[in-house]
Amino acid sequence: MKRILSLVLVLALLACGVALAEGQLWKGGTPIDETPRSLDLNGDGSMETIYTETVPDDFESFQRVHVLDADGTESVYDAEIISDASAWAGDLNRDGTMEIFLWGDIMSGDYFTWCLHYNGDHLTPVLFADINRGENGQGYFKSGYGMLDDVNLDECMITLSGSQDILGTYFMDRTLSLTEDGLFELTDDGMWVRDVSDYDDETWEYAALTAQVPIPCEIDGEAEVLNPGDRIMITGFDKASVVTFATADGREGRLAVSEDYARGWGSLVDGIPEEEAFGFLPYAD
Ligand SMILES: [Ca+2]
Ligand SMILES: [Ca+2]
Repeated sequence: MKRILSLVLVLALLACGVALAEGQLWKGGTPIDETPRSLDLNGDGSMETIYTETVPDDFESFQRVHVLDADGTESVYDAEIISDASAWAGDLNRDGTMEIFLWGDIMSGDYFTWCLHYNGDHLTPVLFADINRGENGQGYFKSGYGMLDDVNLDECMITLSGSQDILGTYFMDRTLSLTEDGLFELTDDGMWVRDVSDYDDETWEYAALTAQVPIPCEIDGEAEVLNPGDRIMITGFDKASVVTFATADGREGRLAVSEDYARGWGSLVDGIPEEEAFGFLPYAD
């Protein structure tokens, strides 16, 4: 079982790696790394030099963004990313000032994304509406939960992809827009979602959940029951009580979950612990 879990983790990490590699290709912007690059970050016609650095510390390491102005005056910003760091700069909202994105794993597969503005003097973080774990709508933070997974310059939107603690850990997405108020606000309907439409048989084989007992649910809008042996793939979570899923034959469903307060972790499905409801939960954290 442990070997299978490790395989799932490796495959998940590989999937992330592919996403990051593709992310470097977002057009209209520039990948940022440890190689110094010249960009006019603040739109004043004068070029700055920008690069990132992995700085060792007592714990692990963190990421530092360096910006040098034309006179060589340096500004830095530190983010608590300990591994798998990436950065990219582009003018998301077409106002002549670049948004400098920095993202990576701060611990155990928890990815966060920062967005920085350079004003010619210092780097400041753009605030994100709260999409962190736990209750939604709790103010604004210097980073958003999840890795930067897509940039849409035409729509002024970004997609963050973060792992979710629901019926096994999967990376799911939310979309945000940079508003005229200079904040990243959520533009979706409140669900973390993941697109499984192009998952092949092999992916279904290792990543699907298998019902162990009859589980009441809704499929294509009708009251249904998942029978033992039925396989589903989680496609969304509202961070509270609703999970959406795809069936192996392409139908869409939803089922109710609740927190397992008695144990202090995990979820109850139809009143029973999730691992009794579904076989093979690919937990990573
Ligand atoms: Ca400049
Ligand atoms: Ca901008």
